[in-house]
Amino acid sequence: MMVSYRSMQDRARDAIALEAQYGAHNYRPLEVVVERAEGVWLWDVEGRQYLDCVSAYSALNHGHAHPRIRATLVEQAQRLSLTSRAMYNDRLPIFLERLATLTGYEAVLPMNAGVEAVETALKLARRWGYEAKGIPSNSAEIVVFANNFHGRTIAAVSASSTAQYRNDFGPFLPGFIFAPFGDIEALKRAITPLTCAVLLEPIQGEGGVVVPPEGYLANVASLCRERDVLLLADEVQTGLGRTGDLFACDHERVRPDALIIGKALGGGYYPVSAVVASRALMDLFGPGDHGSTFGGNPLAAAVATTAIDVLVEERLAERASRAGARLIAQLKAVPSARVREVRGRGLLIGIELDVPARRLSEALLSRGVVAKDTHENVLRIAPPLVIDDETVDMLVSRFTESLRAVEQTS
Ligand code: IF1
Repeated sequence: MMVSYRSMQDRARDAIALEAQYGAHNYRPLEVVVERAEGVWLWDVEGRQYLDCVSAYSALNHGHAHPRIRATLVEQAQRLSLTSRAMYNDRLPIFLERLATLTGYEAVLPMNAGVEAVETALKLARRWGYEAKGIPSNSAEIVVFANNFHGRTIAAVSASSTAQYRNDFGPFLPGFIFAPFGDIEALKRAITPLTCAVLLEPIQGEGGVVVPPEGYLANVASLCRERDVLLLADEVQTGLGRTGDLFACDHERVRPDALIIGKALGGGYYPVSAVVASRALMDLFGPGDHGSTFGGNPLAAAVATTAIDVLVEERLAERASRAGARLIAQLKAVPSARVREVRGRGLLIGIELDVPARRLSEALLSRGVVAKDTHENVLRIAPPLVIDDETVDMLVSRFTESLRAVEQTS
């Protein structure tokens, strides 16, 4: 049977139509159909090349198809992929030690998605509240911050202040107290004798790359110590080098009671997340208290171990710090009446505009750069941490061209 030749454009259109026909419509992706990627580059089905400034929302810190991580994935997949935790496997212990050593904590609980690690930390905090702090049963409170993003489960959206993430998903989990992010006095008022923990992102990612005032994280940490409250840091997006330090909390030398890690822990190949904490805190979970079918599986453990080794050996946090400083300085130097602020740290950058950021995102796409808008008027720029100086400079020139195009139509 003659196979009719489908043009590249038809392939893209077919893919989009097929997804629309059978997929849930819970996203509105940019109009690009990617078929290959390497390092900081993407190629669509029509052979066009793009610079990836989404990085799967910071799950691709190592860049696409990192050869060492890919080799580990293939090698381990040929040997052992899954056992469940009903038995031991030879890869998990190595990963647990690697992550504990990297972070300087005594104990690691491995999960898969970032939100599962968030849920794990919430359960651990409540358990601590009852069994260590003596909060009356079923009355523990956790302070969370307006404009946060911790995931899409019912607990995570119960902790969210964003209407779209909450609409018609109630009834919500009780016990979340909201405070404005960055305001230490408001936090003092939000903490009560029933508070077991404060949960924060050191920099609010989805909230529009909101960097708190200098010293705020350190003040939160000392307030938590003073009031006998756990500090839970959600570093799913800011962790593993993204903001120019190993973790964003390191910028103020803050050591949370529990660190929530995800995304890039899987090296761009596999969902791997974890909570790290002290042995005393983690041992509030006994056998059977918590778990997950795929949590800590040998394939995830092997991939994440190599991802950590690459992060350290290729000094990705340092590279993000240098490349980020270069990029932020150049972006700030682009004069435009449309830009309200350029903010961020390392390679987690937000550009606040006075027009919908989707327009700039589409102008960038037509110039070979994929970047996503967040919260209406903020464009997030977050390339893999392996981006080099020449590519940073090319990004700035394409950003400038795109901004001029948006200015002409607004
Ligand atoms: C989507 C947002 C980013 C996170 C933080 C936990 C999680 C995330 C700080 C949950 C996940 C992802 C989710 C993804 C898009 C992306 C996102 F736009 F949704 F908010 F990055 F900003 N804590 N963020 O950023 O981790 O369960 O997804 O592995 O839901 O569309 P997850």
